[in-house]
Amino acid sequence: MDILQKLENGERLGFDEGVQLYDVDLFTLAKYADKRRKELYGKKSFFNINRHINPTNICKDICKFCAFSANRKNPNPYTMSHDEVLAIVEDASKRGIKEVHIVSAHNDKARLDWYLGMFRKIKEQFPHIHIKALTAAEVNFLAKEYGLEFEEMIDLMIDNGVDSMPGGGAEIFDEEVREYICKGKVSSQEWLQIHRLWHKRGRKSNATMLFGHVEKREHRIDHMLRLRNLQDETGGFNCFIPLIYQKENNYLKVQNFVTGQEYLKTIAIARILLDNIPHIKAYWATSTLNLALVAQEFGADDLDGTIEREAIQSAAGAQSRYGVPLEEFVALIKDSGFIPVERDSLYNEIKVW
Ligand code: V47
Repeated sequence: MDILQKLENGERLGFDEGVQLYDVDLFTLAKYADKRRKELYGKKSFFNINRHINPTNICKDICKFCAFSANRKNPNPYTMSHDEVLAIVEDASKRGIKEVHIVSAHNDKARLDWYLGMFRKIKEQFPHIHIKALTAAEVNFLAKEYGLEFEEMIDLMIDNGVDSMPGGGAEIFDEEVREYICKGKVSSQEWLQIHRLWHKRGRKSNATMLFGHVEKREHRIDHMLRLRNLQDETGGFNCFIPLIYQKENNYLKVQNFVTGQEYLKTIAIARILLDNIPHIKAYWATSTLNLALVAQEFGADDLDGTIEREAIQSAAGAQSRYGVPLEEFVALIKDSGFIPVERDSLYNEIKVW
């Protein structure tokens, strides 16, 4: 059957058809992606008042795309103390944040309790703040470093106050590309297994995809379908987040950015293929705010949040170091013709702005 007919019928698409979607023109893709988005959320666009914290940049792994970890291109190693992290949370809580999004590097000098104690103390002092922390790459690193099963690490995370897991560390699941861009880091199987186990504990998580570097379109479709398969099994993913690769200060020699058209196609295809993942996030820190706002018309329904500070993508050239003020964020969403809906980390609606 013709792929357009399948789109018209709302049928689930397989790998070959997913790849073919990239050859469909952007506006036809937009028609179907936007239809699906509207059925689910109308003109609502979700965001979160959040604070990103990256407490250390010392990393045992060497991912070629990473400009954040301390290395010879970024020779400024740091590790925050718990008091420093708590001071950041306290300050941000005065501005009404509902979530801290904590992603660190794989620091083999910090102890397990440096990681876990940080969450415990935040939860004790700020019980109303949702802690989204530890990518599957960090969970894998800590489990191996301390001889723990993934299940044991997950128990420790829950006992110490982690509420949900961010989607980082997924990169591209294809083993060959993965070997080239982030050899030695959490494998695709391990990444998926950690999220599977997390979901089996009744918890939610997100999933990212880093693209626009050396991968091909086929690899993106494969990545999305591996996530769709796991989601069929567990239902635990809230959100899919395609991250545009930022090209400064790292060891992956890629000169060109993915085009705006390719980004929008990827957002639309994600909305169409991932029929079981409720939210598609246009993460403005990698796409720019303007393109993220446009992506709302191509299937994206979530814009992450105000962020406040961001160290990973901005180290690689993105204009996201200082987040965006709440009033400006809300005004931009309104001006783009959508309804800004503040959400909590689990997508319960808090306020229509
Ligand atoms: O996995 C590293 C990426 C991710 C670069 O769950 C880069 O809501 C672009 O996990 N260019 C961490 N990206 C960030 C992350 C995240 C971000 C936003 C929302 C959520 C969520 C999670 O940052 C890593 C890696 O793929 N990254 N270097 C770079 N040069």
